[in-house]
Amino acid sequence: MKIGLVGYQGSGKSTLFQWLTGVPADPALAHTGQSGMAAIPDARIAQLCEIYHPKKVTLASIELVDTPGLSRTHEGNAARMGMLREADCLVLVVAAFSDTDSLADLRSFDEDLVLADMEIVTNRIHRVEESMKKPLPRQEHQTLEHEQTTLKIVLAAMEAGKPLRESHMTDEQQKVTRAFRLFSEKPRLVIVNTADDEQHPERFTALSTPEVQVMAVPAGLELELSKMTPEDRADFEKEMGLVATDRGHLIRTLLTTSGQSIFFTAGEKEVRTWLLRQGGTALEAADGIHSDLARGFIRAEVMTVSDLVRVGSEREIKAQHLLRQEPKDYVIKDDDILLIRFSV
Ligand SMILES: Nc1nc2c(ncn2[C@@H]2O[C@H](COP(=O)(O)OP(=O)(O)OP(=O)(O)O)[C@@H](O)[C@H]2O)c(=O)[nH]1
Ligand SMILES: [Mg+2]
Repeated sequence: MKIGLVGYQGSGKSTLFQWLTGVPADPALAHTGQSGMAAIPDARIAQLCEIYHPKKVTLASIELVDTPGLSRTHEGNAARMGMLREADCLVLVVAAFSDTDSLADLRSFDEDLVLADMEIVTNRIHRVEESMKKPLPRQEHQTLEHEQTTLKIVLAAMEAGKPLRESHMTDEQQKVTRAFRLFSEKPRLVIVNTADDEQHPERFTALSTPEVQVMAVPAGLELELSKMTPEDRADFEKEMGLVATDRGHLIRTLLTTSGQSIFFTAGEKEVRTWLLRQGGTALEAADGIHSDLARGFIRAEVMTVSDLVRVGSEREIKAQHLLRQEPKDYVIKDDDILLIRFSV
């Protein structure tokens, strides 16, 4: 699941990428896109460590891709758009640290994405139309007809300014559009890259809608702060009266926006978090750990971190009947600790 940092040239994508992943932007990769992982911090890890004193702690990570910035003049954008399409979730990075009109930028960037989508859909409609003129077996003709109908609905929605991620498309319709990797279908988040001394970030965050959250982050400043020692940093923050951005919160927001979630495994050897799609089942969780666990899956033993922390030990969990036996199709919830029982 790739989360693409996208935006106009110089909006601060690489700055944000470096701050979130700790990986410096490599100029050699500027034209192709650079991938990096950001570990997902979680306060519950420390709680589990107090109980298990594990030898090892491993955090699940989300994958971020720093993409080449689009040009406002559209020159050379076609090739760049191809790279943006590979992302499964979009983070629109908008500059607000200089005298650019960030809201106008946000609107026109979105328009650029919509127009690129419309071009793809329109071209495909024409091609399908051409194919349907030829004599075809009935089955094939019907498939094309279905594609045609779906694409026309999709195009109409785009023309009406309704993104597909907000339309409730049926599985059948999604099957048709999936191959095009339309921007309009991808979940998104907006990050406004504010100046170090921004006084009113709420003028941006207030633009959040139920579908698209808008966050304000002084990326340049955060990157500088992250390079300081904790002591220097604390002094600096105090002196300047700064409230640093909660990096962990932002990463967790990216996790949920991209439709992912985490679950835990815990023991004396290792306390660990794992990625799973939201709504993922015990069988998928098992498969994420190791395909052997999915193949030989018997059941999942599940407890929650909050129960474990409250009662203090696994023994108490069992004594109080807080350990559940769950089947393959159990839907994993946030806070679940899993032990997969399997046969080899
Ligand atoms: N003052 C200030 N400058 C910033 C901030 N973020 C980025 N910059 C500067 O803006 C310029 C572009 O930043 P990048 O992070 O490279 O932008 P980008 O979006 O990756 O640019 P492209 O890859 O060319 O599209 C650099 O000179 C940064 O130092 C910020 O929050 N505040
Ligand atoms: Mg860059």
